[in-house]
Parts: sequence; structure tokens; C-alpha cells
Amino acid sequence: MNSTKHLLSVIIFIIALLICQCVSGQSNVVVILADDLDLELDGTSPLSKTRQLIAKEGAVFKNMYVTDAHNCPSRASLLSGMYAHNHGVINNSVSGGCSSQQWREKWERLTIANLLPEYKTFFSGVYLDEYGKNEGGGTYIPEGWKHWKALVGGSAYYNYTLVDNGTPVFHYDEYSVDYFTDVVKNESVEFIKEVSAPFFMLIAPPACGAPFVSAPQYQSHFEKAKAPRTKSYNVPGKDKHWLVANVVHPMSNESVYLTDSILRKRWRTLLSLDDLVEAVVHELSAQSLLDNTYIFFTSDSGYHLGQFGLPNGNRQLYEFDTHVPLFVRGPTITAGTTIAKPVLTIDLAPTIVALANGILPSNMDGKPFLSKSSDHKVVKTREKFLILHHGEGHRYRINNCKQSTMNQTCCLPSCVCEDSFNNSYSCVRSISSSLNTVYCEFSDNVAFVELYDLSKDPFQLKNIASSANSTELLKYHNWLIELAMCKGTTCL
Ligand SMILES: [Ca+2]
Repeated sequence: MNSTKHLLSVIIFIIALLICQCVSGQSNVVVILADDLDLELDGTSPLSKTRQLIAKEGAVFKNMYVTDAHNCPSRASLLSGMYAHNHGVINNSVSGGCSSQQWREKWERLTIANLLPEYKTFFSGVYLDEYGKNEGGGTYIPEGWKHWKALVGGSAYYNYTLVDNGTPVFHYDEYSVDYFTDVVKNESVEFIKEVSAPFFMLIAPPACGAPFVSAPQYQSHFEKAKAPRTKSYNVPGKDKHWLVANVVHPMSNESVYLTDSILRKRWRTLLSLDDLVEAVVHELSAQSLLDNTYIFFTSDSGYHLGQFGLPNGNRQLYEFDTHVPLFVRGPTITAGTTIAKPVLTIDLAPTIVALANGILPSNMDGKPFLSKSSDHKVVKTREKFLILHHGEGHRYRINNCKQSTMNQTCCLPSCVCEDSFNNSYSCVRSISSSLNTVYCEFSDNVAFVELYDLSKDPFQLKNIASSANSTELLKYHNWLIELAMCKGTTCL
């Protein structure tokens, strides 16, 4: 009898051990999402620790694109795995879907945080521009997040409110306790110290977005740095959509000074982001979690500083606004890999679900670009995808600026406007062995078209839409219609 009992105990112990190993075998996932971090203006240059700890130890994705360079739509796409035409968040206002009732009641309940039921889910940082405000639903905790510390509003470094697990907490302007990037860093490190695996973290510091406030110890760095004089810097875009075509050339001295000044400020904020990345990686290592954790480092949009004379922002269709960094390290990623296949913001959520052995929901338009197998063989390559933007126009006048009836906005300095109500476009971006193009149609009264062959013209200096033959234009148009109407698996 005793031997039977003993045998039973041994079997129960082995089963328990197997279950325990199975759970602990699930990988942790950490996503570090920078704000407005470009690739084309050498935005990753100041991030030496990030490049060393993530890019060099993992894979660099050369063709990562946002599907909408506007802040709130891009973040909604990352969270939901959906294109903007399906989740309905088209700009940074509640009326444009940002933290709107429809978002809150439908798609926010199906985000990545809701698809990892066994995971401890953590969010800290910048969320959606209207989140936390009364019209954006107030200071609720979105479903699926177990640890929640999110900014009320769009972006800030000092003097802001955080919704701390449901309670609004105001932060003032004392560096040691209030600097937002450091607050996010400290919160992340404390979580890693306490958490048991498996866990998912979305870490979203404000760097390097506006208002570009650096930590005191970094305020004098990069004193001689200037905005890169890329081949499109201060170059007229006369064959482009009217908003860009009408930019005054050459740029005013004030605009040139601003592009250089903003670049320095952006890079200084990145030094604190780099410290955050280092602290997170070191704490994962200290807790013996690093070997079983995937770390994604990416951005919600690119940025421009003087390209085609546009002083600063990210609402355009060009590569500088849509092409962003993506570094990934993790258990099945070979260090020092470079991957050329195109990947998108909408692919992050499906990829994380796949790595967590979850079930992909049918509403997701993106698809996994990594798998748990080290050869990633199950992952298919896409050759074309959608990039779009819904122009935002404001009716108020900008002081001392001559404006047309297009409700231009973001018109400083020198009355150069970055957006207007009809700066609305859909593009099909093609990347394959035979094609490297972007074709865009504007929703304006002339249905303006732009087409670039990036294999010959990487800086998009010449719009070749007027010289392309009708068969080629029709091919792109049909691809665009297909993608603009796609849902779930039809988007692949
Ligand atoms: Ca942004």
C-alpha cells in the first residue's frame, strides 16, 4: 500500500513538474515603442546602447513601415493589429475615432492585451491622444491590462497626469521624480523585479516626440548636430500634392534654424530612452529572464525636418514619415541578422500572439512575422501593403498667415503648413524582387496621384505618375482598391 502511495506521489510530482515546465516555457514579450523616431534622418544614431543590446543581439528589420504615420491611428493599429479603415481611428481627435466610444466599446476590448490570458500584462507611457480626457472616456483602465500607468493626452515630459491603475496622479517638473521617460523606466524595472513569468509589457516613453524636453544631464549634448541635409532637404516638391507643391523655397532662415534645433532636442531626449532600454535589459538579465524574453524596439512613425521644405512633422506619404526602425531580440532570433522582408505596425500584435502560442483572431489584418521555430519557416512574405492618412484641417486662422480655404494646420514657422483637410491619401507600397514603388491617390477634388520608383529614386524627388503608362497605373489602382477594402485574411 505504501509503495502504491509513493508511486502515486511520484506520478503527481512528475505531472506537476511537466505542467510547471510547460508554463515557464512560454516566452515573455517586451515591446518598447518610441514616439516619432525616424529612420531616414538617422534617428537611431544616438541610441548606442539600444543598438548594442537589441539590434546587435538580434535582428534588424530593414523594411518596417507604419500603416499610418499619425500618432493615434498608428498606436490603434499596433494595439489591434488592424488597418485604420477597419478600426476607425483616423486622426488624433475623438471625432476622428481616437479613444472614441466605438473604439472603447469594440476594438479596445480585442487588443493584444486581451489575447494573452495567461500573461501578466503591463502598460506604461504614452497611450492614445484623447485617452483619460472626459470626451475620451475618462480615466478607465482598458480591458486586458493588469498593470496600467498611462498618460492623459498626447505627449509630455513634465507637468502631466498619469492614470495609475485607475487613479489620476499629477506629476510636476522635478527631474528626479517627474521626468516622464524616467518614470516609465523605473516603473518597468520595478515590474520586472516583482513579476512571475509569463508577462507582456508595452513600454511607451515620450521620446523623441514633441515637446522634446531632455533630461538636465543631456541638455548640452550634440551641440554641433544639424538636421541631415538629405537629398530632399530644402528641395522644392513642385510635382507633388498642392500642400507640398506650395511650400515656399528656399526655406526661411527661421525654418532652417528650427530644423537643426529640433534635431538636437530630439536626440537629447533619446539619450534617456537609451537609458531606459539599458535598464530594462539589465533587469531582465538580473532576474534570469533575458534568455526567454522577446524584446521589440520600434516607433509609431517617422519624422521630417526640412524635407521638401516642410519644417517638422510626420503627416506625409514619403519614406521619412513612414519607414521606421525595428529591432528584435529573443530566444529564436539569431544575433546579427538582417531581415529585408516588409513588416508593418499591424503585424506586431499577431506576431506577439504567435510567439505566445495564442490563437489569432479573425479581425486582425496583420500577420505574424516571427514564429517559435528558429527558422521562422511558417512566416510568409507580403509584397504590397497599404499606407494612408486622413488630413486634419482646423477652421481657425493662423496669425499673420495667408491661408486658403483648405483649413491648413500646423503652419509654423514661416506659415508653412504641414496638413490640411484634403491631405488625405491612400498608398500601395510594393516591395519585392521586381518592384520597389509607392503609388498614392489623394481624396481631393482632382484625385491627385503620386508614384515613385524607389529603386531609381530613393528620395522621392520625381513624381512619375504623369509619365507612367495607363496599364501600370491601372494595376496600382486596382491593388489599392483591394487593400483599401480588405479585412482580416484578405489583407495578406
Ligand atoms: Ca507619434
